[in-house]
Amino acid sequence: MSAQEPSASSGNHLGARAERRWASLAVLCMVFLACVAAVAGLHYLIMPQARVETIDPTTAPISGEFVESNLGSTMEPDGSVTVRAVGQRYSFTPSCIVLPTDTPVTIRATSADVVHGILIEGTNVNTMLIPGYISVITTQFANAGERLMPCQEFCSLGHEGMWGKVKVIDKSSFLALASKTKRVSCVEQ
Ligand SMILES: [Cu+2]
Repeated sequence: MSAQEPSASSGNHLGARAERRWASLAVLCMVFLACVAAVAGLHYLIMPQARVETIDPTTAPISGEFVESNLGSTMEPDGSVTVRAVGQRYSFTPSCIVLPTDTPVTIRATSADVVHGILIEGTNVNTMLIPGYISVITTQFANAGERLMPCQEFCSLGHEGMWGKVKVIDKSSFLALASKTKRVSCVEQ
């Protein structure tokens, strides 16, 4: 009897050790999962919203899709409208965008310097413009009228003066303008 006591207590001891080992394994698993969640979260946090297309920000304003002559609203063969715009300290080019009512609109925009934002009041358009990336967002306007388009991302001292506007006009008037020129701008208005 007395000889069995030590072996029973050493069995308890072993059991306690195994339990501690499993407990630390469980804690390790939790720490690992927390790290995975943190890394994944940070990764998505630092990536821009629309990160499907990239562009060289140093050449964006002078060559390729975002040269000045290619900016503004243009009618696509499928009947939709594409707007190209560039944000830079402290303005948008073009600063006034003309768009038709009842037409699918795709906005393609980028930044030439620092992070800006583009927001069109009363619409779903609200996205960051990040140098090196093309932000793409689609929208549609039911009513004609003017809408403000501020930069919604603090881009330094002139930020509060960085405003553009969107002139939504009747679809038929827009089509008339688009038949005369490839890029519709506020100047022809
Ligand atoms: Cu800005």
